[in-house]
Amino acid sequence: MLKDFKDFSRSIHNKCRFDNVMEREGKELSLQTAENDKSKQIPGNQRRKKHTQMKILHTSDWHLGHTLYNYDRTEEQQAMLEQMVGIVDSEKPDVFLLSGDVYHTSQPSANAQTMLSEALVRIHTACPEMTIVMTAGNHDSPSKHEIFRTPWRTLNVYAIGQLEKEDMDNHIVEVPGKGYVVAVPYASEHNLPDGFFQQLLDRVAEQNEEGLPVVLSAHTSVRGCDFTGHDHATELTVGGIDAMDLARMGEGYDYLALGHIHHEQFVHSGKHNVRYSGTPIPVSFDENYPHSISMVTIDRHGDTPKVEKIEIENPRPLVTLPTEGFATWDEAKELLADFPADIPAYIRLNVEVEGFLQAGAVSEAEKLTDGKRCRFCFINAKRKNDTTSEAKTMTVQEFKSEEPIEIAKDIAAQKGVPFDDEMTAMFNEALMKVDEETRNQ
Ligand SMILES: [Mn+2]
Repeated sequence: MLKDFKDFSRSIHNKCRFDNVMEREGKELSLQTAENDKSKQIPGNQRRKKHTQMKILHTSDWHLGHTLYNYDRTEEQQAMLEQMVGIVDSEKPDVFLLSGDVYHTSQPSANAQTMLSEALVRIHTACPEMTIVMTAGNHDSPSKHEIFRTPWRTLNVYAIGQLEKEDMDNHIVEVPGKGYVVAVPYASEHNLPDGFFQQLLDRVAEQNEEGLPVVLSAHTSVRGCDFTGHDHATELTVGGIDAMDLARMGEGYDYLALGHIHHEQFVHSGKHNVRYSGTPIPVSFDENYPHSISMVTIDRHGDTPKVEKIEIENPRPLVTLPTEGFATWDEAKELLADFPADIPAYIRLNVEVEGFLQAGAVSEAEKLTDGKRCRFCFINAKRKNDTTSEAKTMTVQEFKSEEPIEIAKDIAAQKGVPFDDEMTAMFNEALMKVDEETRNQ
């Protein structure tokens, strides 16, 4: 386990692990590892590929500014950004694609905004000829996302936050001599004109005389994907967004780079070219799987992309005790007492209770972590023999970290009110108005 953050940062360049999704082309592309023979390293400019292939670093859902049970996560987010810079530096992609949810809230703090702008400068400097495309997700403010659009262009950054139905070319980014990125930010299905994606792809097809690779980026959930890590998700909606049929995304792209679902995965399309990159660091305790970015290489328009994952390490892992199932309160206390003092983790306790959790349980748990580097977050209490739900009493912290729409849905369910598509649309609209008003204050 990593001793401290500095050690961690130092270890990044040595410890990036690879998990090949498909066979990697040319081992010389590997990040330097301590074991690698230095003499075999190929300088950056020669590492660039043969012919016209386009190489895309696909990531999404950074959620900068996210706090976990009121704990500040700047250190982890900085460590993640540091790894992004390292990967760009070694891999020299043609495109850096961030498919939405740059920030966790539509009103990011000064700290979160500083973090992003400094990271963009460093990512750009690591590979100045690379095109950076960054779209807004449902967590971002579409208009704020574009505030620095003009100065960022000097760093080769395209910030696309709002849906431009009239000026569609705003969504098309040409990567000279390499290919095209069609970048669509999050938009509710009701705001998305029919055939919007196809119109964009058709426009690109007209321009693309050389048969260069075409990448489409969107922030939404699509039907048939795996929702692991998302509370309250159903086949039809995740985080209040209706799942879209893949057919609505049109035809003519070589790779569909998706954001919104936090678990990295290919979505079944029959072509192995539709993918969620997933979060680079976990946003919730349920995201208990490895996190990564996707490195995508496309040779020519019409070819199947080669995809490889590069893992991102979190210096402060999110740990649930027990690791599987639920423990009694006494067992949970023992697990917490035994948790190693030098591991800087976040801790959630899964506890099965008869009736109610005893008063003072939280402060008792907090006391057990005194003098340890871990941060106690909360007790996820489940009633014994309660098969109806995992309904839990929410603390103020939990309430604050929950999506408003999920709270509304829970209340609606308790009151027996159906929460259908129309209700979802109305709620999202009301939420946007509130957001707008708060923003204008
Ligand atoms: Mn997200």
